[in-house]
Amino acid sequence: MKTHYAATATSTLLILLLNAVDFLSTVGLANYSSINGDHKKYTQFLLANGVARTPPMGWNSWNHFQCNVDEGMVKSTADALVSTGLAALGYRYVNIDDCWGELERDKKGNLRAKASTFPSGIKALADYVHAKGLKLGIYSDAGFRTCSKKMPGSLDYEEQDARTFAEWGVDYLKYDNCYHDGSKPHIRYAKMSSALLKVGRPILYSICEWGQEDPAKWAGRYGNAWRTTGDINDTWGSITSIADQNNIWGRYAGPGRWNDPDMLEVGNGAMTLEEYRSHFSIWALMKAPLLIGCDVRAAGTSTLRILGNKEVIKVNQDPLGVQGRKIRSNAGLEIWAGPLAGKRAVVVLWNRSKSEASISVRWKEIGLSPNTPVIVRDLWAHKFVSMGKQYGITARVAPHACKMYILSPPKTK
Ligand SMILES: *[C@@H]1O[C@H](CO)[C@@H](O)[C@H](O)[C@H]1NC(C)=O
Ligand SMILES: *[C@@H]1O[C@H](CO)[C@@H](O)[C@H](O)[C@H]1NC(C)=O
Ligand SMILES: CC(=O)N[C@H]1CO[C@H](CO)[C@@H](O)[C@@H]1O
Repeated sequence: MKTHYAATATSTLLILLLNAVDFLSTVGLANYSSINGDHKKYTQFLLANGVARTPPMGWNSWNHFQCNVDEGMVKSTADALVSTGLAALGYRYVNIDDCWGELERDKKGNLRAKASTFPSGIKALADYVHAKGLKLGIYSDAGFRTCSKKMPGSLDYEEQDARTFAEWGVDYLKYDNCYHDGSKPHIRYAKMSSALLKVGRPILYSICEWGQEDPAKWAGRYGNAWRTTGDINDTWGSITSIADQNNIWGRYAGPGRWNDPDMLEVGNGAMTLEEYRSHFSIWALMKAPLLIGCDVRAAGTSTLRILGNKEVIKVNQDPLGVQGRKIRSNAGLEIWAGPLAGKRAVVVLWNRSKSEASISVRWKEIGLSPNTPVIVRDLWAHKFVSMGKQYGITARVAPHACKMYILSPPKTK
């Protein structure tokens, strides 16, 4: 089963690489008519709201603050995104998660910001965030209560709530899956999707049904991203297990519709820097939404250096929009790779075991001809490590660490 899956993943990737990296002579697996056929099959699910052509980037309150959210904290986080330079790198969505509202709706059935923590209201907060060139995200639930139970969900109020969000100037909706009526998620998530399409404001729609009913197969029709797993937490076990679960759905991702392995834990303190670097590298390669989950106002230099790695961000935001995959795994040593625009490819060598190891990848394994010159750039060392003909690359990789490279064709004159 495992072997079979690895083989399938490899040949899928080979086909993608053959399509994208044709600077190299190919090994003869390409079948362009079937590539194009697949492409059409998945793009017909595209939600036509024009947003998330590349994976969304920003911040969300949940991983660090849970229910301890208030307007002062959200504003100072927006300030910090700008002052740290993260906003300029693309982290533009400032997303409030659960617990922003009053326990009950008002007499007209409208959702209300919680007066004790958001006294100025969400509209004022959106104005503040917009004035900084950022966007505001909010949270609701495809059920009767949100997961905290501290506020109403939007089930049966989809159109009213979508109008409220648009009036407030909201740009992003994360839509959770607690306390519903037992009906199928694709029914409940579709209702909010069509409500959002009616409000005359492009609102990025993030479907959070925890991967329960294989959302990759249907959610791209309704939303711009869909969670593929349960909640992430700040542990190595969580990161590795979520990476593997999200990997399965790679072929369903593309511009406007992304698999979501959940928000980042980088900077929350319970993992090592190497583990955070691996987490960030693999999330970027998988074209995951990059939503910072720490307290940006208190982020240290090493956290900012990971979240602010421009070269890794560019892999995530690559215009080709193809999700990279795991192509080989052996005793905790893994190779992940995927095609990028400009006839390039990204490769990650990841040591998931407990000690340092040598990991090698041969060009042949990722669909490149063994003898062709390839320029190899190390995205964490920020330097070129090889520029000639070689059969592949080998690196020493510390436990739980990774190496991340971009392979490019030599510059043509
Ligand atoms: C390519 O795929 C098409 C459609 O699946 C198939 O009919 C055709 O035989 C394939 N061609 C090759 C060369 O494999
Ligand atoms: C974190 O996630 C892992 C993997 O999903 C899970 O086994 C573990 O129970 C979670 N830990 C906490 C503290 O929630
Ligand atoms: C070997 C090693 O020392 N490092 C770990 C990283 O991955 C290798 C691959 O086998 C494992 O053996 C190690 O446990």
